[in-house]
Amino acid sequence: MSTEVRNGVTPRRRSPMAPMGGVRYGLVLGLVILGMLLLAGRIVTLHVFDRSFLQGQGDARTLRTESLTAHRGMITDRHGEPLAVSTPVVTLWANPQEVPGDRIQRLMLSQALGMSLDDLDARLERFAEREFMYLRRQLTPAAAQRVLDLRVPGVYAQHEYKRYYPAGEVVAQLLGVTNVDDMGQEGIELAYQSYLAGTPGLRRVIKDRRGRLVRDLAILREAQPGGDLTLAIDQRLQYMAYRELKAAVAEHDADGGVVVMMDARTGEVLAMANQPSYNPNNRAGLDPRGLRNQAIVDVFEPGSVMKPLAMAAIMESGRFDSDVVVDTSPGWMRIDRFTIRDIRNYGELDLAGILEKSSNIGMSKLVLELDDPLVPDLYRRLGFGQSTETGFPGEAVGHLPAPVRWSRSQWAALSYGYGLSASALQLASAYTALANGGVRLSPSLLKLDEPPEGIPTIDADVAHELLRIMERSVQPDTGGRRASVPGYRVAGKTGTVRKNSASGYEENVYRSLFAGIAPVSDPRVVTIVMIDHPRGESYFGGAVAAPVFSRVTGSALRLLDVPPDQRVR
Ligand code: 59J
Repeated sequence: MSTEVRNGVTPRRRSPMAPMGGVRYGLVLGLVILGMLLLAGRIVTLHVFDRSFLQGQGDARTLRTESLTAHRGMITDRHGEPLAVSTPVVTLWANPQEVPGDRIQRLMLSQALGMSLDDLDARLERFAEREFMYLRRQLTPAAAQRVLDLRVPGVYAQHEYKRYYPAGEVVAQLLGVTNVDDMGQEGIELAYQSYLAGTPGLRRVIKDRRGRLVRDLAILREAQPGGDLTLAIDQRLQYMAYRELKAAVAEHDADGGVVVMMDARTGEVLAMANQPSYNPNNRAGLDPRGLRNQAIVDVFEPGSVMKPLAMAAIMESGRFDSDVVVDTSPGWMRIDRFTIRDIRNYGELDLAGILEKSSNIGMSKLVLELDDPLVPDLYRRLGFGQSTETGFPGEAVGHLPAPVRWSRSQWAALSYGYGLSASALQLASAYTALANGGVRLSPSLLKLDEPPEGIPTIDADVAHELLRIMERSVQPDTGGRRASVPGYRVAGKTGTVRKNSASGYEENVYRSLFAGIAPVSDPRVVTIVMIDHPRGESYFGGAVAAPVFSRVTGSALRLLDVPPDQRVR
């Protein structure tokens, strides 16, 4: 073979022992040994020095730490009725590269998913280059199981929770919402996010190259479920307040409104209803105005519902006898370069008459007799211009001007409710001082275990006296008569406020208000009703807001089993 002629070339004869061949042999041998040494060295570095790094890298491709979703705490009303609950749901996803093209399987899959075969095909086609796509998000576990039972390759389940609000639009603004990742975005859901959310757990799993679960290894940390939250709200009162508010806003073709009801003994917020509203369980096409919890985050000029509070300061001053009479004629009055007026000439009025007729002139004349800024001082102690400290996101503080360099007209305007702004919740809290023997209660959105201390604000005798005076404002022959509640004694105040815009006070745009307390003999609830811009024939507080107050307060007292303190007329 060695002598065979290939391509006309005679192979050179080689001798293994030739001197030149010996050098080459040594060279090759040396290279081989060097190569082996290098390999050995590499093996040593890989096995000894880089071992942990490489093992970690390998594990990272198969061993994974996954988070376990923690169950979000429930929000309930004061009696444990669920207002926000997290229900288990299953999100189905697919790896489009693993889903077989088989027509029968695709058809069955599409039917179980509730979509057309064409849609399914189109989606799988669109994501064909990816390894992940959602099939259906947040299905009930039973519906998801029907899909999984088909055992179509490439279809996977992901376990999650979905927030559900059983009361829907009725308390939507107070509760707020969570996003698709279950994080609080607004309202109570946001304010108590970390408490409600709990802490996700961790588990160790082995997954294959495509992310499929191979083995569940261990739970490294159990998920810590979030805590439950008990609100002060009484769902029965809330439903009723919401229903009456919604009806009144519709009847008067108004822009919106709020109802706030507080427990007169504890400051707990028993009802807080808003219009407009929205359904938190179906947020498609919602009106963003519906998201606002106006009762806490919006302020307005309160107008005449401030008069009883200013009257408390006037009575406390000791400057006037209880039988003082003020001449309000001719129904208008100049203060500096301003003219203030009453809707009519009411002539001589006593203190109860000033409140009953809602005389701006009567209030002004009294307050201009005071030397010290007693009215704004009391307003401040009643919480105006200060946070209510509910912790509610975006809580409004309102504006109460500091008592420096005031004009007499500004001084007077404050006494009948202009030149300051307040939220409905601030008004309700201020009125608890009248209801509670002069001790003001801070509002609480959460149910309280024991009644709070309260803040002594108004002289107890003055508070009691005022309550009786305010009772006269809802008698049959008054503007506030529609606020009366059969069977119960009621004290309250109407308000009709011209809305203020950039160009000054509007001629024909109003807010209608009623603020009241019942039953007078032993107050249990304080209720504020505000209707924003009623467009109908009537716009007075006594015509628009007072009837809402009457129905809401009457139903509340009956639901709370409060014994009637008045014979039915
Ligand atoms: C009013 C105001 C605006 C601001 C006036 C309401 C003032 C004022 C400047 C005219 C309607 C109207 C600081 S009235 O709430 O007096 O509730 O049943 O908006 O007076 O000086 O056409 N309320 N309302 N005033 N401004 N500035 C009365 C009263 C009130 C009633 C009725 C009729 C106003 C009895 C209001 C009610 O008590």
